[in-house]
Amino acid sequence: MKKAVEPALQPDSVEFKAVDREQWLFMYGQMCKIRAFEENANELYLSAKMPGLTHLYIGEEAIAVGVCEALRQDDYITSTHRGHGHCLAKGASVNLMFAELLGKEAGYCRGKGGSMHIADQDTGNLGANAIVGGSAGIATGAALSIKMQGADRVAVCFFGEGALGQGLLYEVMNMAQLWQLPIIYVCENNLYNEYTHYTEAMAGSLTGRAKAFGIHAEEIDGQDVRIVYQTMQRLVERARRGDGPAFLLCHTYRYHGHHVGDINREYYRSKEEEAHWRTDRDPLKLLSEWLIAEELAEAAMFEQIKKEAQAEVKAGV
Ligand SMILES: Cc1ncc(C[n+]2csc(CCOP(=O)(O)OP(=O)(O)O)c2C)c(N)n1
Repeated sequence: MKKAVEPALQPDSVEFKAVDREQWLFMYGQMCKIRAFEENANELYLSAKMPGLTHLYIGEEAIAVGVCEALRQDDYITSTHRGHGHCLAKGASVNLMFAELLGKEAGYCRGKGGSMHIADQDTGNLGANAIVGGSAGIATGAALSIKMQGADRVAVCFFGEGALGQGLLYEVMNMAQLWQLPIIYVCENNLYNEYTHYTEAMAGSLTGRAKAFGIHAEEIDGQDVRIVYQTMQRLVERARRGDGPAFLLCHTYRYHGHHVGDINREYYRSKEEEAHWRTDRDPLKLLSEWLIAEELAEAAMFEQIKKEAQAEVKAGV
């Protein structure tokens, strides 16, 4: 059994306090909304109400929220098979997402796409993608269109570390660096490609893959929304300035199985490992504990925010 990756970076409280407390509370609410959405999606699957299956994002919420909070509505994202969090963080409607998951005409793709194909052009979401690494070309093409139009938008390409095995990613990273495109490749390393620890499938350094093209690369704790948000702000700023692409490796963990049907996971990871991430590395807990310790919020506020998110999600279902 492989050891969990521990984050290398320590938060700098002084820098984080420069961000408005309301904005941190908003991000907490966004993470609650994603978690509640996923818990309800799981319930719909388990009660056989949802056609097909879905891949839950629970545990990884800080990445979608920290990244999208640093973007404007007219910036682009592309997403993955584990994409509900990205859609919601970019501003998608809970109602239309559930309609899509449940195969209804009212859904984002008229109920024909389901969980892995949600796109929402109004919020700059160019689409989830069931093909691992499949959106790298779409996101890089969007960045090329931004550059050709002389606009100051940016494109973000979300993908799991499993996509680092896809050749397309290297073709487009090469072009992005050559042409100095405004794109940020956000790699969510949740340790497993389906049921295989990533160290059993990947040689060498993960950030080294981007650095080989001369792409600016950083590696952060993806459980801490404060670090994700502030790092992304810097990377977005440099992309808007015309300083070219960046690669952001975020260390994270999915609490649930690869998909909703992956219930017995002990043959590939231990219960102790899962408990460690849930207890010590939970993104909602990390943010609320810090806000309480800094006397920026009280415990009761988080309960209230959680309840409001759960109510919005329940109404959507
Ligand atoms: C091109 C391609 N190969 C294989 C698959 C089957 N598959 C679906 S998800 C997955 C693992 C993805 O791992 P990662 O990219 O790290 O994302 P995670 O599921 O961990 O979020 C695989 C191999 C696929 N969908 N597309």
